[in-house]
Amino acid sequence: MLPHTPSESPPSNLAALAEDHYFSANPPPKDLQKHVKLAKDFIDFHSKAGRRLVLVTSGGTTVPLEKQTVRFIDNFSAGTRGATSAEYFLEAGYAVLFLHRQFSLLPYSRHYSHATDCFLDFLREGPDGSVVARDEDAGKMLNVLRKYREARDKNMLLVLPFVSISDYLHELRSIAQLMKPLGPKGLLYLAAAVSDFFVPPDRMSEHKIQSTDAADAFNKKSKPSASEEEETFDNFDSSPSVPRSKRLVVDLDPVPKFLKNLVEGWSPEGMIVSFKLETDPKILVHKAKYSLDRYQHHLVIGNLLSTRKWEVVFVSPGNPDKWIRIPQGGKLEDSKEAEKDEPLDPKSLPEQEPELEIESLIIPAVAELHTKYIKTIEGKKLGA
Ligand code: PAZ
Repeated sequence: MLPHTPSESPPSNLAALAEDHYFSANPPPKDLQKHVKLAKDFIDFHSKAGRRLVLVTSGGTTVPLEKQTVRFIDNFSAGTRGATSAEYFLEAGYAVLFLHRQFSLLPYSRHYSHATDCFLDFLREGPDGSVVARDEDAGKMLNVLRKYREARDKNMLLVLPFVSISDYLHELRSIAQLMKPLGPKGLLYLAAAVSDFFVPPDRMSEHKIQSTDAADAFNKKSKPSASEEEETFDNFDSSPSVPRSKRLVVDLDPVPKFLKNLVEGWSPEGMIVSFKLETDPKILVHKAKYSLDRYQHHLVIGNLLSTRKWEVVFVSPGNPDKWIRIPQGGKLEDSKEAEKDEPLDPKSLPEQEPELEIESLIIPAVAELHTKYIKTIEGKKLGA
Protein backbone atom coordinates (compact mmCIF):
# COMPACT_ATOMS: atom_id res chain seq x y z
CA MET A 1 0.00 0.00 0.00
CA LEU A 2 1.39 3.41 -0.93
CA PRO A 3 0.00 6.14 1.31
CA HIS A 4 1.27 9.07 -0.78
CA THR A 5 -1.65 9.87 -3.05
CA PRO A 6 -1.98 12.86 -5.40
CA SER A 7 -1.86 16.14 -3.61
CA GLU A 8 -4.66 18.66 -4.25
CA SER A 9 -2.48 21.65 -3.44
CA PRO A 10 -0.51 23.53 -6.11
CA PRO A 11 3.27 23.70 -5.68
CA SER A 12 4.28 26.07 -2.90
CA ASN A 13 4.88 29.65 -4.06
CA LEU A 14 8.61 29.35 -3.64
CA ALA A 15 8.83 26.25 -5.81
CA ALA A 16 6.63 27.91 -8.46
CA LEU A 17 8.79 31.05 -8.43
CA ALA A 18 12.00 29.02 -8.73
CA GLU A 19 10.44 27.16 -11.65
CA ASP A 20 9.43 30.34 -13.50
CA HIS A 21 12.82 31.87 -12.95
CA TYR A 22 14.82 28.81 -14.03
CA PHE A 23 12.82 28.04 -17.16
CA SER A 24 12.74 31.63 -18.38
CA ALA A 25 16.48 32.18 -17.74
CA ASN A 26 17.67 28.89 -19.28
CA PRO A 27 16.70 28.48 -22.95
CA PRO A 28 15.01 25.24 -24.08
CA PRO A 29 16.85 22.77 -26.36
CA LYS A 30 16.35 23.57 -30.03
CA ASP A 31 14.45 20.32 -30.69
CA LEU A 32 12.05 20.64 -27.74
CA GLN A 33 8.95 21.29 -29.87
CA LYS A 34 9.80 18.39 -32.19
CA HIS A 35 10.26 16.10 -29.16
CA VAL A 36 7.01 17.32 -27.58
CA LYS A 37 5.10 16.40 -30.76
CA LEU A 38 6.64 12.91 -30.86
CA ALA A 39 6.04 12.39 -27.14
CA LYS A 40 2.43 13.59 -27.35
CA ASP A 41 1.60 11.21 -30.22
CA PHE A 42 3.27 8.32 -28.40
CA ILE A 43 1.55 9.03 -25.07
CA ASP A 44 -1.87 9.57 -26.69
CA PHE A 45 -1.54 6.29 -28.61
CA HIS A 46 -0.87 4.29 -25.43
CA SER A 47 -3.27 6.26 -23.27
CA LYS A 48 -6.10 5.35 -25.70
CA ALA A 49 -5.06 1.69 -25.49
CA GLY A 50 -5.26 1.90 -21.66
CA ARG A 51 -1.65 0.74 -21.48
CA ARG A 52 0.87 1.51 -18.76
CA LEU A 53 3.62 3.86 -19.92
CA VAL A 54 6.94 4.55 -18.23
CA LEU A 55 9.21 7.52 -18.74
CA VAL A 56 12.75 6.22 -18.14
CA THR A 57 15.45 8.89 -17.77
CA SER A 58 18.98 7.69 -18.32
CA GLY A 59 22.61 8.80 -18.47
CA GLY A 60 24.29 11.92 -17.16
CA THR A 61 23.52 15.59 -17.81
CA THR A 62 26.34 17.95 -18.81
CA VAL A 63 27.07 21.34 -17.27
CA PRO A 64 28.30 23.64 -20.07
CA LEU A 65 30.98 26.19 -19.15
CA GLU A 66 30.48 28.24 -22.33
CA LYS A 67 27.36 29.20 -24.33
CA GLN A 68 29.07 28.08 -27.54
CA THR A 69 30.09 24.98 -25.65
CA VAL A 70 33.57 23.58 -26.06
CA ARG A 71 34.02 22.47 -22.46
CA PHE A 72 31.57 21.04 -19.99
CA ILE A 73 31.46 19.15 -16.69
CA ASP A 74 30.17 15.61 -16.96
CA ASN A 75 29.66 12.55 -14.78
CA PHE A 76 30.35 8.83 -14.94
CA SER A 77 26.95 7.45 -15.97
CA ALA A 78 26.93 5.46 -19.21
CA GLY A 79 23.18 4.85 -18.99
CA THR A 80 23.44 1.14 -18.20
CA ARG A 81 20.74 1.24 -15.52
CA GLY A 82 18.31 3.16 -17.72
CA ALA A 83 18.85 1.15 -20.93
CA THR A 84 18.68 -2.19 -19.14
CA SER A 85 15.60 -1.16 -17.14
CA ALA A 86 13.86 -0.07 -20.36
CA GLU A 87 14.23 -3.60 -21.78
CA TYR A 88 12.69 -5.19 -18.67
CA PHE A 89 9.83 -2.65 -18.67
CA LEU A 90 9.08 -3.58 -22.29
CA GLU A 91 9.13 -7.23 -21.29
CA ALA A 92 6.61 -6.41 -18.52
CA GLY A 93 4.21 -4.89 -21.10
CA TYR A 94 4.98 -1.18 -20.54
CA ALA A 95 5.33 1.33 -23.36
CA VAL A 96 8.68 3.06 -22.78
CA LEU A 97 9.57 6.67 -23.42
CA PHE A 98 13.34 6.64 -23.11
CA LEU A 99 14.79 10.09 -22.35
CA HIS A 100 18.53 9.62 -22.46
CA ARG A 101 21.80 11.46 -22.70
CA GLN A 102 22.74 11.64 -26.36
CA PHE A 103 25.14 8.80 -27.32
CA SER A 104 24.70 6.95 -24.01
CA LEU A 105 23.56 3.31 -23.98
CA LEU A 106 20.24 2.45 -25.63
CA PRO A 107 17.91 -0.50 -25.01
CA TYR A 108 18.94 -3.52 -27.14
CA SER A 109 21.85 -1.89 -28.99
CA ARG A 110 23.58 -1.62 -25.59
CA HIS A 111 24.55 -5.30 -25.99
CA TYR A 112 26.81 -4.41 -28.93
CA SER A 113 27.90 -0.85 -28.48
CA HIS A 114 30.91 -0.25 -26.30
CA ALA A 115 34.61 -0.89 -26.79
CA THR A 116 34.41 -4.23 -24.99
CA ASP A 117 31.39 -5.35 -27.02
CA CYS A 118 32.01 -3.71 -30.39
CA PHE A 119 29.39 -4.98 -32.87
CA LEU A 120 32.09 -5.70 -35.48
CA ASP A 121 33.49 -8.42 -33.19
CA PHE A 122 30.22 -10.32 -33.52
CA LEU A 123 30.18 -10.35 -37.33
CA ARG A 124 31.97 -12.29 -40.06
CA GLU A 125 32.02 -12.33 -43.83
CA GLY A 126 29.46 -14.68 -45.40
CA PRO A 127 30.21 -16.96 -48.37
CA ASP A 128 28.79 -14.61 -51.04
CA GLY A 129 30.33 -11.38 -49.75
CA SER A 130 27.46 -10.79 -47.31
CA VAL A 131 27.87 -9.93 -43.61
CA VAL A 132 26.52 -12.46 -41.08
CA ALA A 133 26.66 -12.98 -37.32
CA ARG A 134 29.37 -15.37 -36.08
CA ASP A 135 27.85 -18.79 -35.36
CA GLU A 136 28.59 -18.62 -31.62
CA ASP A 137 26.91 -15.18 -31.30
CA ALA A 138 23.99 -15.64 -33.69
CA GLY A 139 21.55 -17.06 -31.11
CA LYS A 140 21.84 -14.14 -28.68
CA MET A 141 21.93 -11.58 -31.48
CA LEU A 142 18.76 -12.95 -33.07
CA ASN A 143 17.01 -12.87 -29.70
CA VAL A 144 18.01 -9.22 -29.11
CA LEU A 145 17.12 -8.28 -32.70
CA ARG A 146 13.64 -9.83 -32.44
CA LYS A 147 12.87 -7.99 -29.20
CA TYR A 148 14.14 -4.72 -30.66
CA ARG A 149 12.08 -5.11 -33.86
CA GLU A 150 8.97 -6.02 -31.89
CA ALA A 151 9.30 -2.94 -29.67
CA ARG A 152 9.80 -0.69 -32.71
CA ASP A 153 7.12 -2.33 -34.91
CA LYS A 154 4.49 -2.14 -32.17
CA ASN A 155 5.38 1.47 -31.36
CA MET A 156 6.29 0.50 -27.79
CA LEU A 157 9.57 2.44 -27.59
CA LEU A 158 10.23 6.12 -28.17
CA VAL A 159 13.81 7.32 -27.77
CA LEU A 160 14.54 11.02 -27.18
CA PRO A 161 17.94 12.58 -26.38
CA PHE A 162 19.15 15.38 -24.11
CA VAL A 163 22.64 16.75 -23.48
CA SER A 164 22.83 19.49 -20.86
CA ILE A 165 21.14 19.87 -17.49
CA SER A 166 18.84 22.57 -18.84
CA ASP A 167 17.89 20.42 -21.89
CA TYR A 168 17.04 17.62 -19.47
CA LEU A 169 14.88 19.75 -17.21
CA HIS A 170 12.97 21.32 -20.12
CA GLU A 171 12.35 17.87 -21.66
CA LEU A 172 11.36 16.32 -18.31
CA ARG A 173 8.86 19.07 -17.50
CA SER A 174 7.22 18.97 -20.94
CA ILE A 175 6.98 15.18 -21.08
CA ALA A 176 5.74 14.83 -17.48
CA GLN A 177 2.99 17.35 -18.22
CA LEU A 178 1.99 15.42 -21.36
CA MET A 179 1.64 12.26 -19.27
CA LYS A 180 -1.38 13.60 -17.34
CA PRO A 181 -3.98 11.74 -19.50
CA LEU A 182 -2.40 8.44 -18.38
CA GLY A 183 -3.45 9.12 -14.78
CA PRO A 184 -1.95 6.58 -12.37
CA LYS A 185 -0.92 4.33 -15.30
CA GLY A 186 1.93 6.76 -15.96
CA LEU A 187 5.20 5.86 -14.25
CA LEU A 188 8.23 8.11 -14.01
CA TYR A 189 11.46 6.18 -13.40
CA LEU A 190 14.19 8.76 -12.94
CA ALA A 191 17.52 6.95 -13.28
CA ALA A 192 19.45 9.78 -14.98
CA ALA A 193 22.43 11.17 -13.08
CA VAL A 194 21.36 14.80 -12.87
CA SER A 195 23.88 17.56 -12.12
CA ASP A 196 23.45 19.29 -8.77
CA PHE A 197 25.39 22.42 -9.80
CA PHE A 198 25.48 24.59 -12.93
CA VAL A 199 26.71 27.88 -14.38
CA PRO A 200 23.74 30.28 -14.74
CA PRO A 201 23.53 31.87 -18.23
CA ASP A 202 24.26 35.39 -16.94
CA ARG A 203 27.65 34.20 -15.67
CA MET A 204 28.49 32.04 -18.67
CA SER A 205 31.08 32.97 -21.27
CA GLU A 206 29.69 33.29 -24.81
CA HIS A 207 32.93 32.04 -26.38
CA LYS A 208 35.54 29.42 -25.56
CA ILE A 209 37.27 30.31 -22.28
CA GLN A 210 40.84 31.39 -23.04
CA SER A 211 43.86 29.88 -21.30
CA THR A 212 46.33 32.60 -22.31
CA ASP A 213 46.14 36.39 -22.56
CA ALA A 214 46.88 36.36 -26.30
CA ALA A 215 43.30 37.32 -27.13
CA ASP A 216 43.28 40.03 -24.41
CA ALA A 217 46.02 41.91 -26.24
CA PHE A 218 43.99 41.68 -29.45
CA ASN A 219 40.78 42.79 -27.73
CA LYS A 220 42.47 45.78 -26.07
CA LYS A 221 43.35 47.25 -29.51
CA SER A 222 39.79 48.41 -29.91
CA LYS A 223 37.90 49.78 -26.93
CA PRO A 224 34.79 47.64 -26.37
CA SER A 225 31.40 49.28 -26.82
CA ALA A 226 29.07 49.50 -23.81
CA SER A 227 27.07 46.43 -24.95
CA GLU A 228 30.27 44.41 -25.52
CA GLU A 229 31.46 45.43 -22.08
CA GLU A 230 28.27 44.08 -20.58
CA GLU A 231 29.03 40.73 -22.20
CA THR A 232 32.57 40.53 -20.75
CA PHE A 233 32.82 37.15 -19.07
CA ASP A 234 33.73 36.90 -15.41
CA ASN A 235 32.70 33.80 -13.57
CA PHE A 236 33.94 34.85 -10.15
CA ASP A 237 33.53 38.11 -8.30
CA SER A 238 36.56 38.47 -6.03
CA SER A 239 39.85 39.71 -7.49
CA PRO A 240 42.09 36.79 -8.46
CA SER A 241 45.55 36.48 -6.89
CA VAL A 242 47.10 35.16 -10.11
CA PRO A 243 46.28 36.69 -13.49
CA ARG A 244 42.87 35.80 -14.82
CA SER A 245 44.44 34.42 -17.98
CA LYS A 246 46.19 31.69 -15.97
CA ARG A 247 43.33 30.44 -13.83
CA LEU A 248 39.99 28.89 -14.38
CA VAL A 249 37.74 29.46 -11.39
CA VAL A 250 34.45 27.69 -11.86
CA ASP A 251 31.78 29.15 -9.65
CA LEU A 252 28.64 27.02 -9.74
CA ASP A 253 25.13 27.65 -8.44
CA PRO A 254 22.93 24.85 -7.14
CA VAL A 255 20.42 23.47 -9.66
CA PRO A 256 16.95 24.06 -8.19
CA LYS A 257 15.35 20.83 -6.96
CA PHE A 258 12.31 20.31 -9.17
CA LEU A 259 11.11 16.98 -7.75
CA LYS A 260 8.51 18.83 -5.67
CA ASN A 261 7.21 20.62 -8.79
CA LEU A 262 7.13 17.29 -10.60
CA VAL A 263 5.18 15.54 -7.85
CA GLU A 264 2.71 18.34 -7.19
CA GLY A 265 2.40 20.12 -10.51
CA TRP A 266 3.81 18.44 -13.58
CA SER A 267 2.64 14.90 -12.94
CA PRO A 268 0.25 14.87 -9.98
CA GLU A 269 -1.26 11.44 -10.73
CA GLY A 270 1.70 9.46 -12.03
CA MET A 271 3.76 7.19 -9.81
CA ILE A 272 7.20 8.70 -9.32
CA VAL A 273 10.33 6.65 -8.68
CA SER A 274 13.63 8.44 -8.14
CA PHE A 275 17.13 7.03 -7.71
CA LYS A 276 19.60 8.10 -5.05
CA LEU A 277 23.27 7.50 -5.70
CA GLU A 278 25.83 7.71 -2.90
CA THR A 279 29.40 6.51 -2.36
CA ASP A 280 29.29 6.37 1.46
CA PRO A 281 27.31 3.28 2.60
CA LYS A 282 26.62 4.89 6.00
CA ILE A 283 24.39 7.62 4.57
CA LEU A 284 22.60 5.86 1.69
CA VAL A 285 19.36 4.84 3.42
CA HIS A 286 19.20 8.08 5.40
CA LYS A 287 19.52 10.15 2.20
CA ALA A 288 16.88 8.04 0.43
CA LYS A 289 14.43 8.56 3.32
CA TYR A 290 15.23 12.27 3.41
CA SER A 291 14.40 12.57 -0.28
CA LEU A 292 11.13 10.66 0.12
CA ASP A 293 10.14 12.80 3.07
CA ARG A 294 11.02 16.04 1.33
CA TYR A 295 9.31 15.40 -2.00
CA GLN A 296 6.51 13.06 -0.92
CA HIS A 297 6.79 10.82 -3.96
CA HIS A 298 6.35 7.06 -4.11
CA LEU A 299 9.66 5.22 -4.17
CA VAL A 300 13.35 5.98 -3.84
CA ILE A 301 15.76 3.35 -5.10
CA GLY A 302 19.08 3.78 -3.31
CA ASN A 303 22.34 2.51 -4.79
CA LEU A 304 26.06 2.82 -4.14
CA LEU A 305 28.51 3.57 -6.92
CA SER A 306 30.67 0.53 -6.14
CA THR A 307 27.89 -2.03 -5.70
CA ARG A 308 25.10 -0.73 -7.94
CA LYS A 309 25.09 -3.80 -10.16
CA TRP A 310 24.80 -6.11 -7.13
CA GLU A 311 22.26 -4.47 -4.84
CA VAL A 312 19.78 -1.62 -4.48
CA VAL A 313 17.49 -0.64 -1.63
CA PHE A 314 13.79 0.25 -2.06
CA VAL A 315 12.60 2.95 0.32
CA SER A 316 8.87 3.64 0.06
CA PRO A 317 6.28 5.15 2.41
CA GLY A 318 4.61 2.70 4.74
CA ASN A 319 6.89 -0.22 3.78
CA PRO A 320 10.02 -1.59 5.45
CA ASP A 321 13.22 -0.92 3.50
CA LYS A 322 13.71 -3.70 0.99
CA TRP A 323 17.12 -4.75 -0.31
CA ILE A 324 17.14 -6.28 -3.76
CA ARG A 325 20.34 -8.16 -4.23
CA ILE A 326 22.18 -10.54 -6.50
CA PRO A 327 23.90 -13.12 -4.33
CA GLN A 328 27.65 -13.37 -4.74
CA GLY A 329 28.61 -15.50 -7.69
CA GLY A 330 26.07 -13.65 -9.79
CA LYS A 331 23.47 -16.41 -9.75
CA LEU A 332 20.02 -16.15 -8.20
CA GLU A 333 20.19 -18.54 -5.29
CA ASP A 334 19.46 -18.40 -1.57
CA SER A 335 22.35 -17.20 0.53
CA LYS A 336 22.88 -15.39 3.82
CA GLU A 337 24.21 -12.37 1.91
CA ALA A 338 20.88 -11.99 0.13
CA GLU A 339 19.13 -11.51 3.50
CA LYS A 340 21.36 -8.74 4.91
CA ASP A 341 19.61 -5.53 5.92
CA GLU A 342 22.54 -3.20 5.27
CA PRO A 343 24.88 -2.53 2.34
CA LEU A 344 27.26 -5.29 1.26
CA ASP A 345 30.98 -4.83 1.73
CA PRO A 346 32.22 -4.02 -1.81
CA LYS A 347 35.46 -5.92 -1.02
CA SER A 348 33.45 -9.13 -0.61
CA LEU A 349 32.15 -8.95 -4.20
CA PRO A 350 33.73 -10.70 -7.19
CA GLU A 351 35.58 -8.42 -9.59
CA GLN A 352 33.62 -9.44 -12.66
CA GLU A 353 30.10 -8.17 -13.22
CA PRO A 354 27.23 -10.44 -12.12
CA GLU A 355 25.76 -12.79 -14.74
CA LEU A 356 22.27 -11.79 -13.77
CA GLU A 357 21.18 -8.20 -14.45
CA ILE A 358 19.83 -6.64 -11.26
CA GLU A 359 17.24 -4.75 -13.35
CA SER A 360 15.58 -8.13 -14.00
CA LEU A 361 14.72 -8.07 -10.27
CA ILE A 362 14.13 -4.33 -9.89
CA ILE A 363 11.52 -3.93 -12.65
CA PRO A 364 9.06 -6.66 -11.51
CA ALA A 365 9.26 -5.21 -7.98
CA VAL A 366 8.57 -1.68 -9.28
CA ALA A 367 5.70 -2.98 -11.46
CA GLU A 368 4.17 -4.68 -8.41
CA LEU A 369 4.23 -1.41 -6.45
CA HIS A 370 2.80 0.34 -9.50
CA THR A 371 -0.12 -2.13 -9.59
CA LYS A 372 -0.88 -1.33 -5.94
CA TYR A 373 -0.60 2.39 -6.68
CA ILE A 374 -3.05 2.20 -9.60
CA LYS A 375 -5.53 0.24 -7.45
CA THR A 376 -5.26 2.79 -4.62
CA ILE A 377 -5.82 5.78 -6.89
CA GLU A 378 -8.62 4.15 -8.88
CA GLY A 379 -10.26 2.94 -5.66
CA LYS A 380 -10.17 6.49 -4.28
CA LYS A 381 -11.77 7.85 -7.45
CA LEU A 382 -14.58 5.28 -7.26
CA GLY A 383 -15.14 6.09 -3.59
CA ALA A 384 -15.16 9.85 -4.21
O1 PAZ B 1 24.46 4.64 -15.81
P1 PAZ B 1 24.88 3.65 -14.75
O2 PAZ B 1 24.11 2.38 -14.87
O3 PAZ B 1 26.34 3.44 -14.72
O4 PAZ B 1 24.52 4.32 -13.34
C1 PAZ B 1 23.19 4.38 -12.90
C2 PAZ B 1 23.02 5.42 -11.78
C3 PAZ B 1 23.93 5.10 -10.62
C4 PAZ B 1 23.36 6.81 -12.33
C5 PAZ B 1 21.53 5.37 -11.31
O5 PAZ B 1 21.25 4.11 -10.79
C6 PAZ B 1 21.24 6.43 -10.27
O6 PAZ B 1 21.44 6.27 -9.11
N1 PAZ B 1 20.75 7.60 -10.73
C7 PAZ B 1 20.48 8.75 -9.87
C8 PAZ B 1 21.75 9.46 -9.52
C9 PAZ B 1 21.52 10.61 -8.57
O7 PAZ B 1 21.29 11.70 -9.09
O8 PAZ B 1 21.55 10.43 -7.34
